Amino acid sequence: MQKESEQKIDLKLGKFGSSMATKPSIDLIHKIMDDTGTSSFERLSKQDPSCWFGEWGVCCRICYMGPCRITSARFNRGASRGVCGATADTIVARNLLRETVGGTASHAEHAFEIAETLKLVATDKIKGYEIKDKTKLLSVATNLGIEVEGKTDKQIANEIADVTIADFSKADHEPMVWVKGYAPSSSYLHWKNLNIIPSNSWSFIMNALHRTSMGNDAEVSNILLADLRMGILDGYSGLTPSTELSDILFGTPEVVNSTANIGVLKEDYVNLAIHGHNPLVAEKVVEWAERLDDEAKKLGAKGINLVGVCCSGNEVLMRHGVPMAANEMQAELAIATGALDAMVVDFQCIWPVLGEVASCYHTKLITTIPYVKIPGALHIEYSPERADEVAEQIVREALKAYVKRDPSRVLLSKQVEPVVGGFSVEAITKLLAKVNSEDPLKPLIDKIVKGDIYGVVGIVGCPNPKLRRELYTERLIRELFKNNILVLVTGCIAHISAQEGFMNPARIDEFEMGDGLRETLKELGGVAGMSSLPPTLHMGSCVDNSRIGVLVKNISEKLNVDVSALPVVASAPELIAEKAVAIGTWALSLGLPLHTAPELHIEGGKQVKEILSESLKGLTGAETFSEMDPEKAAKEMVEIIKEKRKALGLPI
Ligand code: NFS
Ligand code: SF4
Repeated sequence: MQKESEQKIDLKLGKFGSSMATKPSIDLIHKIMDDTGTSSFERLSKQDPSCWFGEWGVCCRICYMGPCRITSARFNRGASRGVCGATADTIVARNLLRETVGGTASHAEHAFEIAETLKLVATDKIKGYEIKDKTKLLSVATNLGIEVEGKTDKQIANEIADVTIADFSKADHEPMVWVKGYAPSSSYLHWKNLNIIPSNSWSFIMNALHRTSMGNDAEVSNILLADLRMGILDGYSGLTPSTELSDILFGTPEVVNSTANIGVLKEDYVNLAIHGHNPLVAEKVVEWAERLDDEAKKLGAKGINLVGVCCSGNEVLMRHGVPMAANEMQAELAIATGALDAMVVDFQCIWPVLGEVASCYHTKLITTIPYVKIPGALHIEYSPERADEVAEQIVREALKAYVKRDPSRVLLSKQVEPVVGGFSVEAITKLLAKVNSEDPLKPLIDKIVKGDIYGVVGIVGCPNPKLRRELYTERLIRELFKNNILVLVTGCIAHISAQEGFMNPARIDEFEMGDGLRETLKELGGVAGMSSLPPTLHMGSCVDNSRIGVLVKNISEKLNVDVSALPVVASAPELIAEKAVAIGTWALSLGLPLHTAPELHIEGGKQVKEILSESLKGLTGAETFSEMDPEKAAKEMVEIIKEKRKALGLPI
């Protein structure tokens, strides 16, 4: 919690906490304001007062008779419908589906690009990539029902690529192969009953935009069913193939040591940051940074220091132990250190302001994707065929920029936080197999049954400047620790968690924590040859939420209980992106309770809220709730878990 003195740091910036995580950021926020005149908090303050119509989801601007705003949703007077007669609920539901589509389309394109690359590798059309993980190749093939006997790796990879690519556009009305192969059986059954199993992703993405355009679907429950289906698509057209195919091409993560915090940038090295999402570019940059390390030495640097930002950062941390420099919101601060020589980006969560910020320093911002260009950035266009050439050029740009660095403008923190990450399902299973090789999940399930682990919360998503000042995520996680909740993290939450020390096993005794959880983490860590497991388990990037999905599937099917019966909750504190909405919707489709902060844009739709928080329980077993106070949110999660434990007959 905040200390008196630190609350006074800068009233314009609000009240910051005194945590390790925010301290270097505070200095850099002052610096970025001095150097560039802007920062996320400054820009947020200029949005005040925020528009409640938007927040409540009751602004419709899908046609030119509008924009229409439903004032009566809040004040019981004024407009109660749009010009076309659409009610608040119809507008809210349509807006929600459109948000979900935005996220699903992002994840689906991410997966599609990797599938296309796998196809090129399998058919020997490109040289830059290879099949790195044969075990994963076989397990994906098996899950997708592909016969592997007597086939070469490339033949299997080719069929996996074909099935994946076909899942985007096939017109046979049969369930998507990835949905059949990866959905938990209980969830699949619910979807079948609701008739929402998608047969491909492109037509349903098209349909969602169509049905929510002016003068189409006005029935709230019908729109929300389409929303649930969009969540399924996010899971099995986006997240899961993204993770699984990346594992085939780049390896499945294993437990790995690294460091976090802005302090991972080093004064005497060429600093190159990887920011974005798709490991296709990032992996090649990792390779070329190693290859050109001597070139850096020729320039007087000690070498090339590669660091990760956002989800690309998570991807390369998980697979290579690349240090985690910054979450999405801190990307501009990494540039403001004056020590970052280049930042290469691909897609998603790349703030347009980065071009402007980079131009105030010597930092070279490099865009790589034809549909993501940013004013002020150098564009080096990536394609799988040119992967090596592009990666080499990127690293050389960093070398060129390094010599222009102005030491008088550098502000670097020495704070570096050790982290342990890399907890793929395979890594977790391998670890648990040391306790029980026959039945690796049993030790974990036993701990849950006994109550040493009271429940599991997957905390996913983003750093929202609206909630960063009060350290929402850190406080939520601390409260969960106290209640013996095992916390799984992904995405930018993993950066927040790492910076706070929640991924450092050595600090486990510093945090207030239930005895059961602490002992379990120490015991299992001991088995793995560590002093303890880290307080939170880092399962990867946002698409790697699929790893949590696989874990949940494995446990629910092993126990033969509905996903919604498990003492598991999904939470997106500090939600920002449409992608986070899509992931949350997938969690709902699976049957998991979903907490968000801020609230989804549904406050203005009474019926929408009622369906998502109540009626859904009878459909997939899921429910949504929003709570802006992190301690109260944690309590609510514990209550939900308690009810689930009760229903399962577990000690409460
Ligand atoms: Ni997820 Fe990863 Fe971060 Fe949020 Fe953006 S980087 S995909 S959306 S901001 S966690
Ligand atoms: Fe207004 Fe209806 Fe047009 Fe939306 S679709 S802007 S509610 S007239």
